Amino acid sequence: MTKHTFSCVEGHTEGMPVRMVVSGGPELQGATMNHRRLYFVEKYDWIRRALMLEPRGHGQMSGTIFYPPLSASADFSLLFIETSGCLPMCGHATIGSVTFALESGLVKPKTPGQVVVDVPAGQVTAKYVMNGDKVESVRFTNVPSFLLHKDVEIEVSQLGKLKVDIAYGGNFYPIVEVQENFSGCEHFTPEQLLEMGREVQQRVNQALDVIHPDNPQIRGVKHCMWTGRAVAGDSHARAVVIAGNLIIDRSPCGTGTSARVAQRFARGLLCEGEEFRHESLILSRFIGRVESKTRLESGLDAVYPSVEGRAYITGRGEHYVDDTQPYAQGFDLSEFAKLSV
Ligand code: PYC
Repeated sequence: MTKHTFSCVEGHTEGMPVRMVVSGGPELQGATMNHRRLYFVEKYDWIRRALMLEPRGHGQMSGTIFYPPLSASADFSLLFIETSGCLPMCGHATIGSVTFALESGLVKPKTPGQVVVDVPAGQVTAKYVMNGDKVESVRFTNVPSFLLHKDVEIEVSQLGKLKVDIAYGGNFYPIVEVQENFSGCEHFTPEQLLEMGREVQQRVNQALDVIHPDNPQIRGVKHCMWTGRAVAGDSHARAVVIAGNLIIDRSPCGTGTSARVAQRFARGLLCEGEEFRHESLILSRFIGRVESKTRLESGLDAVYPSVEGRAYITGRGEHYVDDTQPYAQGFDLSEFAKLSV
């Protein structure tokens, strides 16, 4: 019998779950967090499945494994584990993990007021504000983000022809703005957005080979952003992000907000330093900004976006994975055949 124990801090960022593994994670090999991510996927994907999927997790679970810093300038490293796989970057999980690490005393920042985190997509710096022993907000500056393709035409069964922009903010997002065949996310149920979001991912991947211009290991679309009119008078827009097959992001999505900030800047709809208050399905909010302009090695114009939000610890837990138990390594309902035809 093999029994593994994982100690976790549990919580959420603007409503989206974050389960941060603080002990029990495997030792990883590789010179960068991206190499380590690939190593983890090859050897240890069962840990992601066991901790994210049912019966220990659920369709909306999302998390990280906390590691010591990899580079000399970093305070710690993160590996992202999601129901959809191991993402290069996850914004809400970064805000959550920075908050949890500081509030749990797991990190002593080299520079008070900021932490530097090695992640598979590169390195991100997060500034934080404390109120007593609580972290009030975290604002991380993301990896270079950019608009890659404009007005890509696809056809989605329930809607017809759509034009989408494909932008990168640590993950690739087809962004569906309000248009003739799409009246806004507020006119659809979350389940409809999930189903149509899966189809958008498929259609975009059929239409284009979406590849990061500087890093061909980052390729393909696994997300979709539906946009709409904000409910709060002081928010600028609303967004519902679908990640993989299962996730309907409860937060406005950190990498999605970064992608939208880059898209809006490239389209002349947002200025450097201006706030973009992005509202989620459940009306929580991230503030996105263009911190500075940059250029990719391949020559494409990009920006460094920042995303600001709040996270909360809701508990601590130990999860056991005992190989002799049924479903020890988790299950996803969609992997089973349809029960009724
Ligand atoms: O916040 O970047 C994010 C994210 C990715 C998938 C779900 N949330």
